[in-house]
Amino acid sequence: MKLEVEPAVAAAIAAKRAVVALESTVIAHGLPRPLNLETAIALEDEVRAGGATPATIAVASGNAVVGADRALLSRLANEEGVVKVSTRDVAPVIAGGGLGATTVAATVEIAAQAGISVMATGGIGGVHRGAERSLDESADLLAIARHPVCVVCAGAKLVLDLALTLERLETLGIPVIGFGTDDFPAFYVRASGLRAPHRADTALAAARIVREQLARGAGIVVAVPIAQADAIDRHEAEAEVDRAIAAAEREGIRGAALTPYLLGALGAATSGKSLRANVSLLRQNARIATQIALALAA
Ligand code: PSU
Ligand code: MN
Repeated sequence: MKLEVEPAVAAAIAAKRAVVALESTVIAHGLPRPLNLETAIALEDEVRAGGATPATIAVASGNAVVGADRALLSRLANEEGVVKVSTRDVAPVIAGGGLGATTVAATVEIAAQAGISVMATGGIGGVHRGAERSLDESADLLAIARHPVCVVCAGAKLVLDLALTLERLETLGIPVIGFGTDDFPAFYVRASGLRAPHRADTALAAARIVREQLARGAGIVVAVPIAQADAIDRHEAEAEVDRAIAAAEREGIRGAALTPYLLGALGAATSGKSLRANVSLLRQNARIATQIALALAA
């Protein structure tokens, strides 16, 4: 895999300064235009404001790109047919020379190759409801187990089976650290009602655990609850999720298309409230990821 590393990112990595990787599926497939490009830029600005170097990761023109420039961010946000690149898609899309937005799975793989230890996202993928029949489990989980990268997220999406997701994280040996909470956060919702297995109350405390885990050659999840002011009530969200899943089943939406479909349906159902929540948690995760990256680099 050929890495095309942006000069500012390469300089920061070489100098062992803090770098935060950002995924690009959320830009291409997770948020509507023009909010997607605005948010991609806002996330990079959050990282810079916190004192680290952002590196948005994608696949373009036969390379794994580490640090997309403004032109590439704009293409990811606006072009039709940008491929959603998970682990299985990295080699084919690089070989084909196409444009791809990386999921958490592909982002941690590329970040690890580049020597970046921390990434931020909205929510990780996980085990879907009904997985006992569909076997639909995001490649994010196995990728985090395999690559020594700290993934800062707001937990996993409520559209998933969060109890099964925590079971798989346990099996794969991935520590899940509740950031300032004992409860596993559920994306737009502050608390899933399921216990997070570990807890850290500061970026410094989280970084101590992260350092140990990365030294084992494997990844870790730091789960940050969405800010109270932007959170959606659990019962309200649950009802919408049930409706969205039923609609997906009726329309035969499966596989890689399912996550973007469910998030889109939730956005429509909550008349933008879930979009505001999504941007809020993405920004917060970028900030916490920056603090952890700074603590690791110190
Ligand atoms: N969170 C969002 N929007 C997204 C995703 C997460 O708010 O688009 C993406 C992430 O890139 C995550 C992916 O890695 O969904 C998981 O997709 P799948 O379940 O198909 O593995
Ligand atoms: Mn899937």
